Amino acid sequence: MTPTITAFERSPDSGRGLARDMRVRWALEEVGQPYNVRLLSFKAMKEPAHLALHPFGQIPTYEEGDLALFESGAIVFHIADRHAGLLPEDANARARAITWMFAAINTVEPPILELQTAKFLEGDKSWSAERLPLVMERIRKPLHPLSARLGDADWLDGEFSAGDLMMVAVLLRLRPSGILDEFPKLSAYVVRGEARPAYKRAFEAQLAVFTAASATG
Ligand code: GTB
Repeated sequence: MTPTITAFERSPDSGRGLARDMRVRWALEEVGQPYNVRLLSFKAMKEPAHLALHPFGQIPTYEEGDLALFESGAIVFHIADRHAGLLPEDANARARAITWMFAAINTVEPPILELQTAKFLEGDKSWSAERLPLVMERIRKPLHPLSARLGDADWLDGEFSAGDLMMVAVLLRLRPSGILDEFPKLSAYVVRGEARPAYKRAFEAQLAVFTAASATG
């Protein structure tokens, strides 16, 4: 059964692949699973039909038969669990790959989200200029050990896994801040992720949505 995911009808990131449908598209492309996309306006996301799928009224969601999921981490895990290619067969290696998924969304991503809040929602506050360096430092804190752990390896634990997919997707969000450039090993890691054919297909697909929306005004 072909799953259906949801995405922004008009992404505020102008098709740069920073919205969270991108990681779900990437996972589906990695495992070779075709998918449908239902595009939503901000208004439609808060209407009952979508709230029945996603209690917080956000994208992405994932529907497959009578299964409906939300939360990009849970969706990527579900895809990786049901298809070969994103989680190792060996039980311990599989557990470690899942650990990296959690590290990405539970340790590395939260301060990155704080930066977006600090810049875009609190940028006009009198205390914003003082807060920003603190947030930037919180972002750097897990990146030092992450970079040391990756070292000169291509991926975090052997073969590319769902752990790398989530970590690269999270780190990508840092690029506009310039912080990623301070960590050459992590920068190269992100570039390796972006070079994967599955990433490129996913990126093109989400960009096509933005391009089509721009063309129709
Ligand atoms: N924890 C959830 C998950 O991982 O799925 C978070 C989902 C989420 O934040 N969804 C956002 C959303 O639906 C889109 S991705 N927002 C609408 C709302 O809350 O009303 C976040 C996002 C938005 C915009 C950019 N950007 O412009 O660069 C990047 C990321």
